[in-house]
Amino acid sequence: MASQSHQVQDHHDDDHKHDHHHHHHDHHHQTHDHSHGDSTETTSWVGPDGKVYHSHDGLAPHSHEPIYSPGYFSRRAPPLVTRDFRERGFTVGIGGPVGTGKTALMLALCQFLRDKYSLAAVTNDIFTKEDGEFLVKHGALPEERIRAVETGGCPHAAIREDISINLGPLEELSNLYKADILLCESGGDNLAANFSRELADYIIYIIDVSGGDKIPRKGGPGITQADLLVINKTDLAQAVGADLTVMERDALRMRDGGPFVFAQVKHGVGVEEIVNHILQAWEVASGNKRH
Ligand SMILES: Nc1nc2c(ncn2[C@@H]2O[C@H](COP(=O)(O)OP(=O)(O)O)[C@@H](O)[C@H]2O)c(=O)[nH]1
Ligand SMILES: [Mg+2]
Repeated sequence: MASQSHQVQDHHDDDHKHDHHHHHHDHHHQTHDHSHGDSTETTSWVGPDGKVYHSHDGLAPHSHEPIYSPGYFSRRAPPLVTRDFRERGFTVGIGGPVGTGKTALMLALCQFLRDKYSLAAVTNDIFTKEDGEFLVKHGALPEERIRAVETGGCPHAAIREDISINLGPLEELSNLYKADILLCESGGDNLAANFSRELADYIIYIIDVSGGDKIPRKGGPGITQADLLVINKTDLAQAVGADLTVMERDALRMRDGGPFVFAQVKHGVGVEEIVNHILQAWEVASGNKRH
């Protein structure tokens, strides 16, 4: 990250003692007030929770927890045993990088499930309500069942560290419409983002083939630990030269055999299979039988 090396450089230029260089994140641990006008510079400080916060590029203050390994499917956070689905309906979290088809999947799931189940949807964007508006425009659900949340910061914070921004509208919608299933779309983020189990009872991570067939083996908590990995836009595989057999092999290896689905969400391919995975998890968690 350019801003970090910039900061470290500044730090060494300063006339401060360097005796706190025993912690590998130590370069965050100073309060550093740059005031010489570089818009990419970083200021960081330790928050009341002991985490190191920073702010950059006009985003709200946030912290990044270090990630030491790509993670393991078999060791992912299990479903919460304490969940009361009368407080908030079974919540499906949909995460993944920008543009992979999260909103398209939200729409497809609404179309598939809305006649048999009471649904509501919450979308996250950083500065707009565009995804929520897309769902309204395409009649995914009655407008009043769709809420768009502007996270105003790194989108991953809203699905992991600061989930109250999503829990509020989800609980409200759930109570208003006695929702069986709630859909929550994360703002597009990088491969390091994944849902907190406190927020999502079922986690779908969606990538697409357009970034090349290397993406699954790059790992990251979404790819390795989502309950379901969706590899979307297989219709584009040939155009970008992505080898689907490589993506399948790597997805299985990275996820210890955990489930993944090849899809063309926009063309309805693979959607029924995704729905079946969701309903199976919903049956187990809620004790209900599918309608
Ligand atoms: N070719 C192709 N395009 C798709 C597919 N699914 C979604 N898209 C397109 O990919 C773009 C980004 O999709 P969107 O759902 O907005 O992605 P998001 O940023 O993850 O929410 C849109 O133009 C979609 O129409 C697919 O299966 N195949
Ligand atoms: Mg979207």
